[in-house]
Amino acid sequence: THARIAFPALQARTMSAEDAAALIHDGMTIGMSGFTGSGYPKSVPVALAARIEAAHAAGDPFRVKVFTGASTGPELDGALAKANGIEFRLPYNSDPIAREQINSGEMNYVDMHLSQVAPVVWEGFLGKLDMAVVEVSGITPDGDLIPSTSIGNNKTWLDQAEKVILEVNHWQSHALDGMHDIYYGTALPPNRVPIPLVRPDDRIGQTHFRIDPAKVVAVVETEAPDRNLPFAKPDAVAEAIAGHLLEFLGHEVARGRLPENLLPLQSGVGNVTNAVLSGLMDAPYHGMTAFTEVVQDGMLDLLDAGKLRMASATAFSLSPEAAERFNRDALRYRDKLVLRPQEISNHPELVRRLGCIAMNGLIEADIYGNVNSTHVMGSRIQNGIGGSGDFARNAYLSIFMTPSTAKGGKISAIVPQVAHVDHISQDVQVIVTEHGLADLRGLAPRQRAGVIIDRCAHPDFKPMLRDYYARALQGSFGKHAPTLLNEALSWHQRYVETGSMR
Ligand code: 0RQ
Repeated sequence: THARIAFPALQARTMSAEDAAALIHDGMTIGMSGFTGSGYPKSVPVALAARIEAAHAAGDPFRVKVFTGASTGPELDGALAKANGIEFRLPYNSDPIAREQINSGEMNYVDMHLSQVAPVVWEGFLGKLDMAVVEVSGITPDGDLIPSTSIGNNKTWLDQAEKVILEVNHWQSHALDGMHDIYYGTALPPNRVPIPLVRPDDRIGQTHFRIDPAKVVAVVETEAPDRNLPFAKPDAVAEAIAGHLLEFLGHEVARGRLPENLLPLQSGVGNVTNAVLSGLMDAPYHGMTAFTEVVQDGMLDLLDAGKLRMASATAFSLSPEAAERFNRDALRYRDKLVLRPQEISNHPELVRRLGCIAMNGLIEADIYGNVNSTHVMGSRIQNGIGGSGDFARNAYLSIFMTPSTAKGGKISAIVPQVAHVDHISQDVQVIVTEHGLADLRGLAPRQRAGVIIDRCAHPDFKPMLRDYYARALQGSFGKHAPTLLNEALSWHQRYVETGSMR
């Protein structure tokens, strides 16, 4: 049935994924939908991967450049990477096969602030966009597009691409219609004006994408679920981290530095941030809001409990159970959730204006509070900076959380110097591990070092950090941020050589 495709001219373009993929050629730049495993195209990329494999088997070159919102699913990044079909990727990846290719040097990857992707494409800095492949949940009688479970950069892909392939996914809930807020008021310098959003629940745009139907070369119908990874139940470490953070927020409220319902929450993805959201279920805050990237399980729970009044995001990132619950009850959430383009959900102007509380994970932090979110041992990318930079620099409170060790205790997450910097010390106000919380606001580097080592480091690594710092105080070229240049990265080198920082 074409019930979801109510515009006759686009009904006439329905075809198989294979026929649609045949419209994609070697060397093309493609903007695809998808953000943290939701709303990505499920069938055209798989058909494209098969086409690429066949071309390679015949000895013909076939690779494409892929832009998305953020991470996608195995049917997109996984399938295309397995076919060795991606020559260039941005702005975020968490697929293991693609990660291997990026780290082996086979795939070029540009790790970008998520808010900057749409403007940079629009400005023309990344060349021409040949094709958009975008999942939607329906097409209206007027030929407008009802977005799916993520918005990401879709508005920009649909506007900028020469040609468009749509996937209409019947699995997505009808009740998504009305949940989106697509703002068409952004402009390029020198014509930019303030974005008229002053509260997280403001609606400043329209619920549907507009599209020039003449550009749509194919419409493919699918019925496939989003990626939806299960969450582990918070372990003792995640619960301890959440406990320290919640105690800190309570303290800030008591001191009058945060309102009783906190400020709009931004929360990264992962088990630790989910543990914080679970912890908020039992905390005394009501009428909270979220201005964030993704709606994860914990946020649905908080909405259900009436603790969270509303959430603004650009995508869902739900476990299979939560996705089912959402699909069943989507109507109930419609006035409590707003999905926006990622240039708006992550906009520095809005994050600063609203005064978000940013809570993100990290790979390692150093004793002065510089944070590495992306590169293991300084060179192996894990995922990417994602939205953490958009939020951390502009937040009212910028909090980073991590277990104090990684890889079974062989790696300390607190090191003399980070081997790669994503967030400079000025953008890092609070660091939390299972051992404690370091409030770094207003502290000079030497004061920061004391607090971070005392509160956050694992007991096994504390003596080593204290020893390094004491010798740095003696032997450093300058005493503002004492550093032993020939030793600062030696912990990483030891890990690379011996498999342990100890
Ligand atoms: O790898 O599974 O192979 O062992 O990194 O680490 O502890 O499971 O933590 O899932 O919260 O991820 C920073 C990667 C943390 C994430 C990062 C290894 C560790 C494991 C994952 P294995 P955990 P998390 C909004 C915000 C950037 C984007 C962002 C991230 C794997 O939070 O990608 O913030 N952040 N976006 O073993 C070596 C260390 C390590 C380490 C962790 N010090 N050395 N390996 N790992 N620390 C959302 C979006 O933007 C979409």
